[in-house]
Amino acid sequence: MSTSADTTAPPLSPLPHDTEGLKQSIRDAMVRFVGKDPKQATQRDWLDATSFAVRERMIERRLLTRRQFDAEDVKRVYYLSMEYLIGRMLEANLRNTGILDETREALAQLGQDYDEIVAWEDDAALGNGGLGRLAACILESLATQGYPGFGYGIRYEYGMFRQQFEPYRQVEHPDNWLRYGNPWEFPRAERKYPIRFYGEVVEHHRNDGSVHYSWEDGEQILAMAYDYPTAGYGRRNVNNLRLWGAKATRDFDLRYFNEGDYIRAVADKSQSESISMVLYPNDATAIGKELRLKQEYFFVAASLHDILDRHTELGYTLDDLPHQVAIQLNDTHPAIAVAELMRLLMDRHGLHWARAWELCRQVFAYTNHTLMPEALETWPVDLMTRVLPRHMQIIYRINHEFLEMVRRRFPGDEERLKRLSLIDEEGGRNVRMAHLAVVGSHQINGVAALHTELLKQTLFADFYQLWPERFVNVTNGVTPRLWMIQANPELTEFLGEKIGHDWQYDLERLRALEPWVADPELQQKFQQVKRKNKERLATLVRERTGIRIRTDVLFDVQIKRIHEYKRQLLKLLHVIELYNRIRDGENVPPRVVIFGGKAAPGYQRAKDIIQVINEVADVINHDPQVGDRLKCVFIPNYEVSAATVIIPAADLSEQISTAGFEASGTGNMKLALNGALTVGTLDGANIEIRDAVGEDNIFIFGMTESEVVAHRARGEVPEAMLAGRPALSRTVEMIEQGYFTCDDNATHAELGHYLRHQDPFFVLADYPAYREACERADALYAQPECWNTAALTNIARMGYFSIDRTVRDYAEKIWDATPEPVAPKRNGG
Ligand code: H53
Repeated sequence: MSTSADTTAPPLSPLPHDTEGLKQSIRDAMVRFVGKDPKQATQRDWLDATSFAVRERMIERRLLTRRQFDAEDVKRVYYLSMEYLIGRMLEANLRNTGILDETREALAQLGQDYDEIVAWEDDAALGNGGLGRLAACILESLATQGYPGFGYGIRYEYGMFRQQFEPYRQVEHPDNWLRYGNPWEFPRAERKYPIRFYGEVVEHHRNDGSVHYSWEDGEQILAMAYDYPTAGYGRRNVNNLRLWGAKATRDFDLRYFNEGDYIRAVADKSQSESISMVLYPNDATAIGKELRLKQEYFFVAASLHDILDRHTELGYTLDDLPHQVAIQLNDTHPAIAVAELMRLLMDRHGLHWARAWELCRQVFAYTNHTLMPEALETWPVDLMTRVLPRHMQIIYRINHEFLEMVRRRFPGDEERLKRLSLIDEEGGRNVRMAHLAVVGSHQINGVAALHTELLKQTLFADFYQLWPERFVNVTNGVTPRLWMIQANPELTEFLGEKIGHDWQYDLERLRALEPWVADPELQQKFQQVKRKNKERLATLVRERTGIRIRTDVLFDVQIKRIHEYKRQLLKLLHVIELYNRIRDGENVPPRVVIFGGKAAPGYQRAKDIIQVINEVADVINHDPQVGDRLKCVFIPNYEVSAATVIIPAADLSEQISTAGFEASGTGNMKLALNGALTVGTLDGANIEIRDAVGEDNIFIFGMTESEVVAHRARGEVPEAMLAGRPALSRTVEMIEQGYFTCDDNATHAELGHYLRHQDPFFVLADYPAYREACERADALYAQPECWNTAALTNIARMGYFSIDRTVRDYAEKIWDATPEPVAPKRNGG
């Protein structure tokens, strides 16, 4: 199917992609868009002018992509996510558009240093951690592989907070990333949808006896579209990420203006615009705040309205929906989409229940990212009834029909009905959003093999029994474009010299490296690359913390959100033990331990952990007896742009969560791809990484998931683990006695007490195995040939963890979507 607009669209005159043409565009942009004479321009002005020059070239391809999709009857994939952790955009866009070298040269000819210019850009940090970064990787891969895939999310005015230590404890500062405007976004004033909250449902009885419902009154807020073009690497496809910003409706303002209350009108305006004001800084925990529910509904309602409008504008009917549209729900956050699509199909388009439900189920699929109960959203029925009354009605009806079906299959099994119900009746009545997502989707996936198995056996066991065919696994992946080509240019060049560049599109081709992993010359080059990357990281560490680190020792890295289950404390206990051994005169192999990560602002335990790590680090780093044999650094404000410097420099990758708690992990993949060896538990994707790289090339330790379950069942006091372990006991005593603090004994004492008496994630139980694994790592590091062979083998065998494989898995197992590469233009460009 094609629209008439395609044939009448004027051809675009292609912009030049060579150095001279780019230089001209940058200079022009400086005058026309930035409004400055190049002589007066600051580095930020050059950043903006360069961004405008790139975006011109991207939007040209965006329009071509769109025209082709419109003309070709393609199935579109829509990715609904509350989070996109994108990072800096200029370098990524230059690289994917294929004009990075030319732009670097153009800037040089204009007297500007490319590296200094790109560093002025703020990270687009519209996400917390793994889930948000995965969403960004998926969008990049959709474009790179030519899939018609589009992201929808929220244009938060304040992204992830900036973290500072004052002096040891985390303090949050707002991330006002849009304060200087944003050259990458296209505001679409014409794409505005009114979004309703509160109000009431009115019943209309028709002559034929049928009942029709409408949702009326309440408050309306406008969702306005802001488009961010997303370029594919080595292809002309440019897709779109549409983020919604909240705007007050004009009617709403007028009410107060007419009453003469100017101040109230303006205040109310900013009140309604607060919906898209700030990202909730909680990773894998639900907070149950009304504003959060409103954020979720706001972006879901706008996105579905937009999707249906596009569908009908293209001339399709509602019956065509399952053939033309796939909608992926990224975690439970957008699960209200199931009820909203039902509402639109019935109340707006007049479909009857059964047909609407059939279409819904064919369109939606749901990705679960966690088993942790505190991360699974539930909303009090009262709140839902007040904020979204029509949706609450629809959810009741979905639940009714669903439970009727269960009753027929399992007569008399009341317990099963309670477990499956969309409404949790215990401790107040709450809507289980994960259940809504499962019931409303044709496919449900976990994000690593173990995680999917656990979903089937535990969290969704009853659903799995009903519909085993709906559950599939899609193991996460990472984009090699950001995490190798951009983050590690030296390693990229080194690989290019040895095995060519095909791996950039097909990461499995890294296997071609395997015959050479033990080659001394290659190893020497690899070591040189690592060393250079360590120097780059040492500079970042010095700039951010003032600490000087040497670059000829093992770099031991744990970078991720701070969470009890991720067990930063396990690493800390090891650091303290190393410190004691050095002070006892033992000859301990030197190392630099690097931490990075943010804690949710209200998560006191995580903030305590940060504080204590910083205090321990301060003591160690200033102890003359230790010197540079051990350094411990907590890099403040860990973010995507910092990750691109830290990851290529790592030797050892800490993936030490309590087995059964990390759904997948993706940092584990980025680090191994860059030649770090993993010390890890059999959790999440670590298991698949071990299977890929081989047992000899990874340091696995600790309780397995079923051993954790059995250990918990035994109910031993954690303190019992200290018996017969003098070194560990000494470490715990030092913490609880405040050895590392001058003024906050209470926090240290509390943390010591927590380890002895609570230790919910079994840090003490796993410690002996962990220390032993670290010693295995030290022993291997002492034999550089063996270490380098293992590191290079890791790189060679990481192909499976490309996000391109992940996206193909989704396309084949879930979306039934095919790539639609944009044909090269006849006149090049
Ligand atoms: O999602 C990552 C996983 C990781 C998991 C993470 C995640 C969030 O970042 C936020 C919410 C949530 O439910 C899960 O913790 O294991 O790798 C991407 O799948």
